[in-house]
Amino acid sequence: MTDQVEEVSVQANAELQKISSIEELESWRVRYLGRKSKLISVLRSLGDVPIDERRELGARANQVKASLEELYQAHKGKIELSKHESLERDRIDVTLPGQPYQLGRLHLTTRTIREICDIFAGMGFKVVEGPEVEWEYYNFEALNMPAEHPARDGFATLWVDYEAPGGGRPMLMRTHTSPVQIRTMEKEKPPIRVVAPGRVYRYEATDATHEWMFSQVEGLAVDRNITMADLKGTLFEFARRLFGQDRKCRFRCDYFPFVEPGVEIAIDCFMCGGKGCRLCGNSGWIEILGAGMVHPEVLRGCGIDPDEYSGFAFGMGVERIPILRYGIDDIRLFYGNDLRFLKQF
Ligand code: FA5
Repeated sequence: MTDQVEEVSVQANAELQKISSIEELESWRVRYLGRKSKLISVLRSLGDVPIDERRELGARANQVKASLEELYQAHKGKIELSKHESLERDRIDVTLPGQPYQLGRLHLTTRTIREICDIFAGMGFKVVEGPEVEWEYYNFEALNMPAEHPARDGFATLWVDYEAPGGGRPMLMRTHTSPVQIRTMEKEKPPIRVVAPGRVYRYEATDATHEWMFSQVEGLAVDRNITMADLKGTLFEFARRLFGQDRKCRFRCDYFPFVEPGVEIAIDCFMCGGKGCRLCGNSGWIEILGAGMVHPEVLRGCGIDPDEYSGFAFGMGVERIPILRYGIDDIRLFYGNDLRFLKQF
C-alpha cells in the first residue's frame, strides 16, 4: 500500500503540470482526491492494515493528501489568474471614441464627366462607350485620316505592339474619343444623339495644361436637316449650363479632317479673367472643345447617305472644365494621386 501511495503522488504531480483549464483540474481532483480515488480508499482501509504499519502508512497517506490539496488550490489560483489576465488584456473600453472610417469619394474627373453627360442627357443625348485600345482604322482612317495624312501629327500616338490574327491591322491607344462616332454610326441608324465619355492617350510631353492621359467627352448628332446653327445652339446652351451666364465663349474656325466646317470653342481664362497668364498661355482663352459638321465622307463610310442626312460632332477635354472652374493651375495634379489635392473636391 505504501507503494500505491507513492505512485499516486508521482502520477498526480506529473498530470497536474499539464493542466491548463478549470474543467481538467476538477476532473484531476476527482481522480486523485475524490471519494473513489486510490488515496482515499487507502485511508479508509487503514483499519485492515497491521498495527505496526498503520501509523507510518496513515501519516504518509495524509501527508500526500494534504500536499495534493495544496497543489490543487495553488494550481486553481494560477489558472484563474491567467484567465483574468487575458480578460484584462482583451478588454474593450466601450467608452473610447470610435475610429472614423475614411470615406472614399468620386474622382474629380468622374464627377465632371457625370455632370457633362447629365447636361446632354437633358437635351436628349444617350451615353455610349467605346474601347480605349483601338484599331487604327477607327481612330484615323474612318475619320478621314488615311496613313500619311498630316493631321495625324496632331495626335501623337502610342502604338500597341500586337499582331492581329490575319495581320495588317495596327492597334493603338485611342488618341481621342472620336472613334466612338464611327462605332455608333456603324451600329445605329439616324436619328442619332450620343455622348461618349472616356480616357484618351497621347505620346506627348506634359506641362500645366497637357497630360499624356486625359479624358474627353465626344458628342454626335445625326439626323435630317441638322445645321451649324444646331451645333452652335447646343454647345452655347451646354456652356451656359455648365459655367453660368457670365462666362464668355469664343467660336473660331479650326480644322479637323472628320468635320467640315470645323470650329474650336474656347472660354475666357478663369485665372486671369482674360488678361493672359501661365494657365492660358498668355492668350486669355482656354480651348475646351473641337467641333464641326460631320464630313460627308465620314457619313458615307458608315453607310449613311450624306445627301439625306447631316450631323454635328464635338469633342471636349474634361479636365479643362474643373481647371477653369476651380482655378487649378496644373493638370498634372489630377493623376498625381495626391490625396491632399483630390480630397478638396
Ligand atoms: C480632338 O481630339 C478631336 N477629336 C475633337 C473633335 C471631335 C473635333 C469631334 C471635331 C469633332 P483636340 O486634339 O483639339 O481634338 O482635343 C480636344 C480637346 O481635348 C481640346 O480642346 C483640349 O481641351 C483637350 N486636350 C487636348 N490635348 C490635351 C492634353 N494633352 N491634355 C489635356 N487635354 C487635352
